[in-house]
Amino acid sequence: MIDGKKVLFSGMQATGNLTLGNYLGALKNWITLSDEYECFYSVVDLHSITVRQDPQELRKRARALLTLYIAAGLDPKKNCIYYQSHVSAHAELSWILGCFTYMGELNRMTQFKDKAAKHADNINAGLFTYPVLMAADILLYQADVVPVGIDQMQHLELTRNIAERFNNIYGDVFTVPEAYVGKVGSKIMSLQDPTKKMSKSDENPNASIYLMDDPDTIMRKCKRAVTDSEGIICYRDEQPGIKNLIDIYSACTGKTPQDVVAEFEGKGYGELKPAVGEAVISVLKPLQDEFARLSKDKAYLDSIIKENAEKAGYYAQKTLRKVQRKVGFPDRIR
Ligand code: ATP
Ligand code: LTN
Repeated sequence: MIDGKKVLFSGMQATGNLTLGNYLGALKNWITLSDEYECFYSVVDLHSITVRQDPQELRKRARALLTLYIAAGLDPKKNCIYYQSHVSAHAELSWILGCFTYMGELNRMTQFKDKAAKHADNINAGLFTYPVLMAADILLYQADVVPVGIDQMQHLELTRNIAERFNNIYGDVFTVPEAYVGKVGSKIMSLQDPTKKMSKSDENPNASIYLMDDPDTIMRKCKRAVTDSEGIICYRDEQPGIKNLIDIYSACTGKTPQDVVAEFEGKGYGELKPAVGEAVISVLKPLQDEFARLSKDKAYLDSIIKENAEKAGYYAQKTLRKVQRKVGFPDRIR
């Protein structure tokens, strides 16, 4: 608890360009949570170097992601938006927690297996211990809730196990976090293969709408979206392409899928697709404008980065000191 509020932690990696899936499935939900919880939203750059990065590019993307958090509507005065690498306690706690995590547990992580297969030339120890760092992120702030996608549930379960194991030995040190699963229908699928999720690492640029796509590109991608030959607009699993377009339309307009079906009754795909394009443009355009405006305001962004790193550092240090004392490290002489 901080000032009587429950604590929320989440983060994103600054790898690749964010997609509409990242926005509708993650960022947009974060905004609705920021009144209820004391929120920490990190740009997890320590995690990013588990795969090779170009240093200039990483710095640029990390700043763009942090700017995007704010442009999307997260008020940096109310939400602690910061770079993970600016708070050294993440790495320090990660080392300690690594000594309370078993090889067998890490060996079972499916993301490690997937990434190891994808980057067979660079299966480094950081890639293997990635979930321990993620546990440190969450436990450092004594987070009660962690909004994550289904793909991260295994990591969250491991975090809970590590926290419980530690608490069993040393007493109540960590809050055991719960996953916060967003509304149903927040899984946005690829526009080219609606059985796969829209992903920033898809090689086909037509499969994903990127948050920085211009209106013409967005419209073109929507019009080219893969559908089916049924010809009727229904919200059902047998028509995954149409279902996905309805999901996107309803997430962008706030209408329910049933309302959308009613709105397009008797109409064809040729009317649905451009309407989806327009709805996406009307959501992304203000975000892009705000991003452009903020990006130019270097002094403002720098002040946010500094203030929030200090705020995050304050809470992180509190937990870290407690943990260091519990495991038996000597007190500092002041
Ligand atoms: P990658 O393609 O590199 O695996 P990604 O696009 O899947 O990346 P992540 O960085 O793994 O994105 O996830 C960031 C956040 O966005 C997570 O909370 C994740 O659940 C959410 N997210 C990612 N893709 C989608 C999607 N298609 N629909 C809804 N939410 C998504
Ligand atoms: N592994 C997550 C990113 C991430 C995260 C976290 C999410 C790193 N640390 C802590 C929630 C809480 C991902 O790849 N989406």
